[in-house]
Amino acid sequence: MGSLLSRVWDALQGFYGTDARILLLGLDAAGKTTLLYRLKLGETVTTIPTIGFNVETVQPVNGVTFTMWDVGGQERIRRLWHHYQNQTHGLLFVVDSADPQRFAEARVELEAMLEAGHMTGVPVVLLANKQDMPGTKCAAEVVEELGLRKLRGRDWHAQGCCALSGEGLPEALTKLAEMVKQYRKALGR
Ligand SMILES: Nc1nc2c(ncn2[C@@H]2O[C@H](COP(=O)(O)OP(=O)(O)O)[C@@H](O)[C@H]2O)c(=O)[nH]1
Ligand SMILES: [Mg+2]
Repeated sequence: MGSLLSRVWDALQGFYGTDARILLLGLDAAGKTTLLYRLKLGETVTTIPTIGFNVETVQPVNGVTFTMWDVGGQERIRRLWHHYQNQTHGLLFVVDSADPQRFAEARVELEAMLEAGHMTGVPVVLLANKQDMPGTKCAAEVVEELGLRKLRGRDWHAQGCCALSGEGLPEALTKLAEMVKQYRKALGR
């Protein structure tokens, strides 16, 4: 997999010149930090505006910023999301495909995120992570469990991946870049 980094790099070039702001979200332990680390997306900047709401941002190449936090279980911090939802151009939602017991919780969090006014029409790429684990669910199964087929008024795409090896990530980023461009074209900005 020596070419993985270069394939990731190529995929990220798809964002060139767009100044895209991407939210990278998922329950704790879904694999978000592993994913960023594996891709060597650059220095992680952590800001802590409020206790219990750790926000990390990385800018791997000019033209795209990833903002990340753990979602789940804390109603009171949802009020803090709007600042980041404002002017978001794409959502990468990471799921631990080997932990079906938490699919319902992940679904609730995804739905809560997409309900926000600022998120209208924002495209979603679902990463069905941990495809290397025994007994893991495939991307199509995770799509069913998270109710993605019920989404209306936005583009979505699902990709199986393994954050540990990086498999599936170039494909997901390429697709996300395409969808973000489409979305912004439709908005006229
Ligand atoms: N087997 C396997 N383990 C993974 C994968 N991605 C993440 N993990 C493990 O899952 C745990 C949680 O990952 P982490 O990146 O901290 O999740 P976060 O809370 O979403 O940032 C860690 O022990 C990782 O090593 C994967 O694709 N396959
Ligand atoms: Mg983390």
